[in-house]
Amino acid sequence: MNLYESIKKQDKEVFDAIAGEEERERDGLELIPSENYVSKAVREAQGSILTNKYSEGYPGKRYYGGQPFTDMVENIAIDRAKKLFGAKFANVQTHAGANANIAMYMALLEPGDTVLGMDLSHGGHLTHGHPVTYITKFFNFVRYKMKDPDTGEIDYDEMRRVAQEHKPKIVLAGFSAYPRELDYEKFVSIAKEVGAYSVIDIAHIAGLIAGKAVKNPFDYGFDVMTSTTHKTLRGPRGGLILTRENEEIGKKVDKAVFPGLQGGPLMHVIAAKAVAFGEALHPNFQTYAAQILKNAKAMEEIFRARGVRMITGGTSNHLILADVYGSLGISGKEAEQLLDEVGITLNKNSIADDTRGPMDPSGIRFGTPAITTRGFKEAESAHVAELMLDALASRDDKNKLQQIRAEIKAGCEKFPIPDSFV
Ligand code: DSN
Repeated sequence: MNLYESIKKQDKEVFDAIAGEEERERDGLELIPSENYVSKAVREAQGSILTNKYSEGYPGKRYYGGQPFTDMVENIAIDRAKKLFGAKFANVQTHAGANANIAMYMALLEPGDTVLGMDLSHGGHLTHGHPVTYITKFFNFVRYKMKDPDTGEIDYDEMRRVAQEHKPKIVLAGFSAYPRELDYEKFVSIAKEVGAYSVIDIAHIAGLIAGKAVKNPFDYGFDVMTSTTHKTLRGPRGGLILTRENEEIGKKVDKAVFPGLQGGPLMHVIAAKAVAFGEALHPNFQTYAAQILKNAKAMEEIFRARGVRMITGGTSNHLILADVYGSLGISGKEAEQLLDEVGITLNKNSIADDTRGPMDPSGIRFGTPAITTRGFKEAESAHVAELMLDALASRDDKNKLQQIRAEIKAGCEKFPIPDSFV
């Protein structure tokens, strides 16, 4: 390893942690559906001297001098983001998806206003109004759910009824644990009926949208999209806010991000976002996005063939939520730990109307963005699914688990993490 020479020389403790993580990522399979491997170019941009600069404000309107290159890099990121998603406006400064959502609420709502979002136990996200978050002290959140967790169809009639009763100012689509595409026309029409903004959190599927493997919500009339940049989009950790056409909303978003919520933007991260957006504009990103879906389908088929219940019955995107407790009698936490031992990283996850607690729920959530970056196709993905289920069936068989671990390590050697995608 020669990437971290200076850290190695100067700070052995931190070097050891980084080297350990490098080895973990190299020798194991990453199935957490919100993670990915970025290119070396993205890492170089993120490790660049742009971290030295304070750039409060926006290109051409900063509060400090010395901005010719920060303006250049932020404008490149904005232009590429707009092009990728067909947006009229982009804010690339939010440090994370959570900040992007909070800034979006601040831009569009007054304290006390109501948001209609997906129930957290049915796939929604903490920042869509979980009671543990501070945003619930300022805004009121009401919910829609799936009609039937075994098909995944959203109960749009109930959603319309709740919207008419509570008159939300935002109808919020999007999720962090839902394996299907939403009916965007229904969301937008319900929002219009009650005079609400239609907003979608695309954090999980941003790369699938950019790669044209799934529908673009802007084509269906959504007003705003919020996102992270590090999941299927394969960029650095960070946030993004886009608007379809309304310049007024864009101005409100900019004010909400800075000075409303954040101080100095992370210009090194914005440079890395620009590089990642450039990669996503490359035609081969569409091949990548399409393969993510094919690989998830290949895993779905194995889980179905081996009788494991999947929430919504399967997947139409990059992730699967499997009821391992109901199907195999192993809890989500135990499954996560056992799979960790054989070199497969995923996360325990609550399933719809879970009777178990969030720290030891019934489900596991996994997906294909990272293994697809590694070059896995359908056959390898299906084999990973087989190995997962073999491991879960062999929890007391140390030899079998060791054999699976060795097989996974050999597969990782055959499919090294690439440095570049263009
Ligand atoms: N933590 C992210 C995920 O794993 O889906 C969402 O914030």
